[in-house]
Amino acid sequence: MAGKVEERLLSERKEGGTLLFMLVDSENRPPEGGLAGLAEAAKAAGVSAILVGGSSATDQAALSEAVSDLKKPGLPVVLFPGNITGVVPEADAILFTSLLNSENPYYITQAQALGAPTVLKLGLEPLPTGYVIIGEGTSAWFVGSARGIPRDKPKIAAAYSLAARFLGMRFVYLEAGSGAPAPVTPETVAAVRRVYDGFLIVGGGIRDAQAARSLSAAGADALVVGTLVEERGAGGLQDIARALGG
Ligand code: 1GP
Repeated sequence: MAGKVEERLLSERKEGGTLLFMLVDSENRPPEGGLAGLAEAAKAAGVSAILVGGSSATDQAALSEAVSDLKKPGLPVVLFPGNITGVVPEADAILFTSLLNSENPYYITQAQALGAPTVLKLGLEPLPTGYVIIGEGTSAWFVGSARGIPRDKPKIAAAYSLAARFLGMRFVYLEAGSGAPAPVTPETVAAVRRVYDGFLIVGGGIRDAQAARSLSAAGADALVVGTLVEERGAGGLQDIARALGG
């Protein structure tokens, strides 16, 4: 059953364009003005939710502190864990992901089984998510032992997303990997959109309004931007948010 955060995202999406999510890596040095300031600026730019995590984040104290600061302006803060260490009580929800194209069962079901009791105990809203990694060479690909789907094989990404739908996953996250040289192709997003009717998140390597516009036109429900914010602060989000109609 959908919880508060899920309902909020679905209703915002219904109202208009593709949503924009900001990704923050809790282990990076906070920007000038702190994370609360960054969240405030992101909200003003039109961001709908903040994801916190990363494939190598292990410091839970830093994660708790980051989430508390990011929550201050009132945007939903959603954990995006790379492992069981990515679960802390301060967040509003968690992308409860299964890395569907991992070669290591740990990232498909085992970490989930280890982490689930904590998610329940802390009362975090789980957003059931099929996580699909496209391409190779990024941290998420390496750490998650993913068999990256070739960038030019949209049908394979669509098959994984259809499987996610049949497995009851209400979210799919197509991931090119943080700092990827190029985002997932619009052809891949369009192929997934044709078979997947849940909430479709696309991230990795999105750096400009033109890329955002084409992924939105292809059917993405939300785009995730991280590296650009690390480089340019929340200002980097404005052009993209404008392109999405936010
Ligand atoms: C990574 O999809 C996110 O998990 C964001 O990627 O850092 O390339 O924006 P970037």
